[in-house]
Amino acid sequence: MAAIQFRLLKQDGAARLGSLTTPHGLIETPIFMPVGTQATVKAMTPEELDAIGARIILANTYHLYIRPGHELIRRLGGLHRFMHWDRPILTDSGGFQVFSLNELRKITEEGVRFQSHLDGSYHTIRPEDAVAIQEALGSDIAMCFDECTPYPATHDYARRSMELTTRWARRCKDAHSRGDQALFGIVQGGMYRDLRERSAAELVEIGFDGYAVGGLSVGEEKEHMYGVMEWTAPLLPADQPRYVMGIGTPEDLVEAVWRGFDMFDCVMPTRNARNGMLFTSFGRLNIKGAAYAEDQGPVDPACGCYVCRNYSRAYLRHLYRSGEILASRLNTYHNLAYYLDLMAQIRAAIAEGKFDSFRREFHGRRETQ
Ligand code: PRF
Ligand code: ZN
Repeated sequence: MAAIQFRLLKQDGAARLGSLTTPHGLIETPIFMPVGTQATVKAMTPEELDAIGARIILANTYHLYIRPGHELIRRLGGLHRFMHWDRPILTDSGGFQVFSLNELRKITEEGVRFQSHLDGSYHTIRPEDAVAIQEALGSDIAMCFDECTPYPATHDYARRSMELTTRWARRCKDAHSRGDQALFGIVQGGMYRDLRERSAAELVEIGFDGYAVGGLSVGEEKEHMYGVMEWTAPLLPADQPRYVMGIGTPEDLVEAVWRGFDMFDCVMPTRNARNGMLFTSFGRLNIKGAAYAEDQGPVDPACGCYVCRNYSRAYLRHLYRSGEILASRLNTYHNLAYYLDLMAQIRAAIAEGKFDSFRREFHGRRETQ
């Protein structure tokens, strides 16, 4: 039996309502996965994540391989036990992180050679290693090792890069042996439609438990990003989960669901929170602003989270300006609650067959900010 089961419950246009059963429980899709790069979603305890409705989180192979080491985590009973999170975990393969963190990296057919961002030591990760590390971590969903094609890239570069990603995907599938872990393929191909089509077709031919679209949100214009999503979604099997990696703003999530995607992750709600940028139903709010000095209202009157029920904008501004640790905690809590609530609203709208009007009202509320 496969490690995960995806059930398509309802379709509204291209938008999909689904359920995904994993070894650590069932999740409803579309879903947002908070990013827990170093086996922690920064500033949040697992109990707090649970309270705001997080049902699956993402962790990073590259970081955990470098520190504390995947073998240590295996000896301590796996990632779930190590970090005290008993719900599903998806691990990214490290491909993207190696590329974005390391100037001194070399890509060959074999894999990627790079220097640790911590101590400068040399390492090589081959597709087989990326799979072995993720098996040691024991995530519910592992990702293939890929090259995130930079932007801009020539057609020739994007083609070679995509072809390498496809050969690596084959090696990942051959190396993968855990029956209680799913393995997803990653579609690459830059902003070129023919390459995305080839990538998707070749990965589907190899056969994975789910499919991701990589290489987006790398500096391209929104129309490119949405275009790639629009071309790619229909090429992926309807009865399997579809994941857009590293996306995005609340607007991007609505647009990706609209085009038929089910799973998302992004550092934006957590990272921006620590910089004082808060997401609300009427747009973004920078809590540093002098306008909030004596504002007794909540961050977002439409949000029912613990932060919005108990703290004023004035107090959050004060915490932020004072460099208090609680500023990061409360800002992160609200931003993630906002993202997860947005996904719940999206699921409810699809269930009612009203996603079209939901989407129009969602964008309308933001334009009138
Ligand atoms: N590949 C992998 N992880 C990723 C991406 C990718 O292309 C992106 C795209 N920006 C985010 N995370 N493996
Ligand atoms: Zn809130």
